[in-house]
Amino acid sequence: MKITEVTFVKSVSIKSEEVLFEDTKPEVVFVGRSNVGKSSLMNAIFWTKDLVKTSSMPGKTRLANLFLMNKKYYFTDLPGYWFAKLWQELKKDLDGLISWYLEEKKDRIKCVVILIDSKIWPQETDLDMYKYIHELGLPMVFVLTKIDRLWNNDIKQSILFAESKFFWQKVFAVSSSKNLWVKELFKFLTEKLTAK
Ligand SMILES: Nc1nc2c(ncn2[C@@H]2O[C@H](COP(=O)(O)OP(=O)(O)O)[C@@H](O)[C@H]2O)c(=O)[nH]1
Ligand SMILES: [Mg+2]
Repeated sequence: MKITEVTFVKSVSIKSEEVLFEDTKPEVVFVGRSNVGKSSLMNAIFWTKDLVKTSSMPGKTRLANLFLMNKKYYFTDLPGYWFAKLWQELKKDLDGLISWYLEEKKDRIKCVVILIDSKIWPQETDLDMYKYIHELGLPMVFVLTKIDRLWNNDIKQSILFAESKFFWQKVFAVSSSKNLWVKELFKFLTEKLTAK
């Protein structure tokens, strides 16, 4: 799919529910620990430098930021999570935004992209995220980020290890700064978005 247009639509907090029920466009959402490279990956996908603001904007970090691609598909940047105890955090975090968002939009979300820093994993939170998304019954894909910092052999090992750890879900390994495997990930996501 060719990207003809990407626009920032809005930031959603738990108090702005109306937006969720009106719009039925297919959507992919991005989740991951803070600093994992979420915004950078979305910018790399969209071929922009700073459409998706990177972590220097603390005000945006507790919001879900929605981007609309080709007027048809949402790509949503969910807030980063910090703590080791993701499970508890999802159940009772400050505003419950992540779990609220995923649960409210369950039937429109075509894929949850779970980002993992290729150098600082595996962590309990990653597996908790798997369990949570699995319980919701949503399709997911794992993305190991910043692989420009790894050796080639380590990349293959990491992918294999991640696949075995996450019950043979699809795993990508990407670098946003070097633009490695970003296109392939995008293709995978558009297939999810357009599937019947
Ligand atoms: N080496 C490298 N650094 C990256 C890559 N992607 C992001 N970063 C860096 O990681 C930090 C966090 O990135 P950001 O996209 O803001 O993470 P977010 O908090 O998950 O949205 C920034 O300093 C980025 O420059 C990558 O592919 N390779
Ligand atoms: Mg970010």
